[in-house]
Amino acid sequence: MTVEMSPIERAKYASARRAAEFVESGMKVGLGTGSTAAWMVKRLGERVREEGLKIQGVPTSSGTAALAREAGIEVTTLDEARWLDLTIDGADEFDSNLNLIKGGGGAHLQEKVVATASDQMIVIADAAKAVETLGAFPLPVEILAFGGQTTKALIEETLVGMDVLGRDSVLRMQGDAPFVTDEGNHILDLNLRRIGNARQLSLVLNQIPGVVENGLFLDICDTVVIGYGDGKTEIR
Ligand code: ABF
Repeated sequence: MTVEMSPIERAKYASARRAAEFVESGMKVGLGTGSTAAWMVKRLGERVREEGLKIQGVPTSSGTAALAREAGIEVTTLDEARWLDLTIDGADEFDSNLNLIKGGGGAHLQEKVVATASDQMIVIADAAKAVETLGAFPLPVEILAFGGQTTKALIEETLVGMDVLGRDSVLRMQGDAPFVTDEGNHILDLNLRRIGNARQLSLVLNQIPGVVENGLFLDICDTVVIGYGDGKTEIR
């Protein structure tokens, strides 16, 4: 299965399958979004079929919900589940404090709620996602679609006024139209390059009218399962 994979894909595959082994029967599990999380969902599906693993999965996006059903995992909602034992999800960056940038897949709003409503969060990622300081990956910020350009402009102007942002933000597009999240919102990607004070930035961002949620995950992740191109994994 891993023979024809690229080193990055092999790293994601290894990380995802190692993390899937932490799941036990009876658990309510948050299922992440992205290509690494997809491998984890597939592995859980195998365990359901081969070992009779009995879990309830709470997907973090519509895409993951479809994948989980296809894999034969019992899918429920966060409302039904009330609270989760474990969430396993990908990330775009993680630092030495296990703080993350997420949202490259456009699902960080639901992902953050699901991860926060869990006793434990495990992040699965290839080693290339490890950074000294967060920020090289553009920070996704979910913003209201309401108000369109006006809402986008007031958010950008506020950030420029606070010296948070040069003027380098991009409305995420899907084809010729703005990308639309599962919640019907848009995403503004902030090219900050280096985030000196993530906690302060996260608080500032979420106070701005029109901002729904940012992709900084601080003090949420408990463990990272890092995958390497040779198929080896490391747990931090
Ligand atoms: C999702 O996984 C997103 O939050 C994050 O951007 C993405 C990482 O994608 P991949 O695993 O494909 O690199 O949870």
